[in-house]
Amino acid sequence: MIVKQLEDIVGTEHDVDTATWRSCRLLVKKDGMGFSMHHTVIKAGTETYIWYKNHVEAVYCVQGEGEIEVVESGDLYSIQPGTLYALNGHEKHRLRAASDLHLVCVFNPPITGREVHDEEGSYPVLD
Ligand code: 9YT
Repeated sequence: MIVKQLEDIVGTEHDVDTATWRSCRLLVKKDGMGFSMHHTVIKAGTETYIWYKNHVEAVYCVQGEGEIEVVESGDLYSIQPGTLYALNGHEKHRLRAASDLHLVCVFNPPITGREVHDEEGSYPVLD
């Protein structure tokens, strides 16, 4: 069994801070769960372009307000506490935060914990 606290991750290599988001990777590939789980904060007032072409991701909002725009369709969905979105089609999207947006993110396949987006907004395939 694995038990961790967010504080165990803060300040480690699995606490990744970028211009538009900060992500604490709570469960990573080496934990052997088959997925990774992150506590991510999308920073207030920012927009992030993302395309997880190698992963599926489910995202559950626990705090804050924002929106997601699906690039291909132009569809816009508001994000607030209680909102779940799941990128089951590798959708290119833009994530906007009106206030600090606290999200629980689950990735399959799992990431190692140190990844930042590449120029395409993706993470690499590991295997
Ligand atoms: C929601 C989202 O995709 N945010 C970008 C960071 C990512 N979720 C991560 O690595 O935790």
